[in-house]
Amino acid sequence: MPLYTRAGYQILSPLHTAAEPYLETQAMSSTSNRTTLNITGMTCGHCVMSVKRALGELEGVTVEQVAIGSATVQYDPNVVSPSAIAEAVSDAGYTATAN
Ligand SMILES: [Cu+2]
Repeated sequence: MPLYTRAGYQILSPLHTAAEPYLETQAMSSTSNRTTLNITGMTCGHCVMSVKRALGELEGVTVEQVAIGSATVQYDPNVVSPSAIAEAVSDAGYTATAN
């Protein structure tokens, strides 16, 4: 048992110390907030696709759900703001308001 424990520790320890800083960095840089935009001017599935594409092109944004009249996204507040997200939707030809 002591031999097994010692061998296991020696194998796992370098992996643990190497992985830990990486995971901490990831956690700090991938803070994610959620916002739902109210969008006017959307009328059909084409509009849904256009809004989805516009949001998907934004750095720091993960599209969660897009429907006629609204879009819910997760975003990294260190990278992008709700108003910038709304602006991207407006650039695509719709009127968006961030909640
Ligand atoms: Cu449409």
